Formats: sequence, structure tokens, C-alpha cells
Amino acid sequence: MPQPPVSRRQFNAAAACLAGAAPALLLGAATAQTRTVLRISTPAVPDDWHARMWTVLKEQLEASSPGEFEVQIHLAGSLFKQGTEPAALARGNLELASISAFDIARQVPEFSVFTAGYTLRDPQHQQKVFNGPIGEELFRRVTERMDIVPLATLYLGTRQVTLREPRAVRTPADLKGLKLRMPGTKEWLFLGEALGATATPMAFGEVYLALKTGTIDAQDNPLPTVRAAKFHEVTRQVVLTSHLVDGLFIVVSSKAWNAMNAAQRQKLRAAAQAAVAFNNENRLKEEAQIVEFLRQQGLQVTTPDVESFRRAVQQAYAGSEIARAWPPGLVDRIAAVR
Ligand code: KDO
Repeated sequence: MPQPPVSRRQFNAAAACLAGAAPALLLGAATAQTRTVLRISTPAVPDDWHARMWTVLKEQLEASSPGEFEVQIHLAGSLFKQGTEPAALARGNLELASISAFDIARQVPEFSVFTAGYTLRDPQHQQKVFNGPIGEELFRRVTERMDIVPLATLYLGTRQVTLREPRAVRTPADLKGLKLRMPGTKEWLFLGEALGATATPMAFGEVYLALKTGTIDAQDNPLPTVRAAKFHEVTRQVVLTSHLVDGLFIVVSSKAWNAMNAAQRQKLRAAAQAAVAFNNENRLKEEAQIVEFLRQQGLQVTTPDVESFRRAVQQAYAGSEIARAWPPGLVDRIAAVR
């Protein structure tokens, strides 16, 4: 159908409209371009506290620096596989992650002191060590050697062993022959063997099915993670070995960090600390109640002779190749933190 001719008035109105829109469009493009994209990857399942904490970080950044950051959260290992985050950060394919002492130990061997069972006493000890001079010293080396900047240390929980089939467990000898899943690095496997079991490497995302089908007999994790990943559905006993006060470090790639101004860095650090506070508070609260929940789910909860586990684990590390990387006096300095 032929269109009626456009009157001069209509033409002028349209032109004025466009003239107004153009700067706005350009401004939109500039905003999108100058926004710092922060990609986050974690193996954590959505319902775990260290997955949910990323939303806290995102919301805090949106409030403190509107329009400056675009935070993209990828959970359950959907962007990078567990353990590959440090390489992705160093290559500039990832900006933020929460990595473990085990990940760091591969490039900063002295950090493996925190992969050893029974090194840290409890969550308070952990926070004091990493937020004090020892943390400062070691984090400097992490930045130098890994091109990442640690921002905050979160409490992942105290690791316990859960079994597919119940058995009497008093000492490490009672775990002999048991296929205990551990994440796949040498430091993790060493810990599993030190507990007396046969350590079997496997990624976190495969554990549920492996327990269900019997590929493995047991796994170790903090109990809030057992609940969040639903391992209680496929295990029948919890053995309270408390062998590792575990943590994760929120890190940003040096590339992203160096591209930020001082104010942005300060806001990102504050947001990471808020995320850690959310995680720590909720996780501690849950750890205090979770044994009851697991009992209600039909699991047996047993306490072994923890001293015999501690002795065996500490003996296994003493004189090991792993412990040779620890600077003299570091274990004593850690123990002396009160
Ligand atoms: C696990 O694979 O057992 C582990 O607990 C190891 C941790 O270092 C961390 O990677 C964690 O998984 C994931 O964040 C999933 O909770």
C-alpha cells in the first residue's frame, strides 16, 4: 500500500527524536565497552554456601559501583573443570575463582602445608593464620608465581569421611582397602592414603553416581557439602575424622586486577570479604546442626579415635616428599597462632 507523504512537521519531529537518541545510543555502547567483565567459575553445586556467596559478591558490586562491573557466575563446573581454574585465570580466560590450597600447592609447593591433615585446629585458627603475617607472606608468593591476587579466605568446612556401607571405624587400620574418592592431585591422594584408605582420584561432579553405583566406597567432604550435593542419599555412615579444616581462596587474575583503578580494587576486595562473611556465617551455623539432619536422613554418625588418625596422618607427612617443600619452622609458626 502506498504510504502518505511525510509532512515537514513530521519530518522535523522525527529528526529531532533521532538527534536525541544518537548520543544515548553511543553512551550505551560506551558503557557496555567500559564495563569490566568478571567471569566466575566454580565446581560448587548451586545450593552450597560457596556457590551462593557469589551472588552476594555480585550484588555488593552492583550496589557499590553501579554499571562498572558485569559479573557472570558459572556453577557446578559448567565453565571450567575443577582444578583447571588457575590455568584459566593465568591465561586471561577467567577473572575470579575460589581455589584450594591443593590447587596452589602445584605451583607454590610450600603451600602444601595446608593440604596436610590436622595442620589447622579449627575455623578460627584458619582465619587468623590466613589473615595474619603468614597469610600475607605466602599470598605474596602466590601472586608472584601464579599471576593471581588472593582477596579473601573462606572456610569450606571440616572434612569428614562418609561411607557407602557401614563399618566399624576406630583407627586408620579400619579403612584399609576402602576405595576413598579424593580429588585427583598428588597432595589429595597422599591425604587419602595417610588416612589409611586406598585413595581413588575422581572429579567432584562424578562422586554422587560413583557412590550410587559402588565404583567407590567412600568420599570425604565437609558435611554442608554432603548435604548440598546430596551425598547423604548414597551413603549410610559418617565417620567424624575431622581430618582437614578446609578453606578456599577467592582470587582474581592479575590481568583483571592490574586493569582496575584503586577504587575498583577496594570495592572488589570488600565484595569478596562480604561473600566470605556470608559463606562462613552460614556454613558454621549449618555445621553446628547438620549431624542431627544426617541422622534424620538415616545415616549412622560415628566418632573414631581421632588421636590415632592424627598420629598416623602426621607420621605419614613427616619425612614425606610433600613436607620437604615446607620452609623450616613454618609448621611451628602456624601452630603458634592463637
Ligand atoms: C572436592 O572435590 O571434594 C572438593 O571439596 C575440593 C575443594 O577443594 C573444592 O574444589 C570443592 O570440592 C568444590 O568447590 C565443590 O564443593
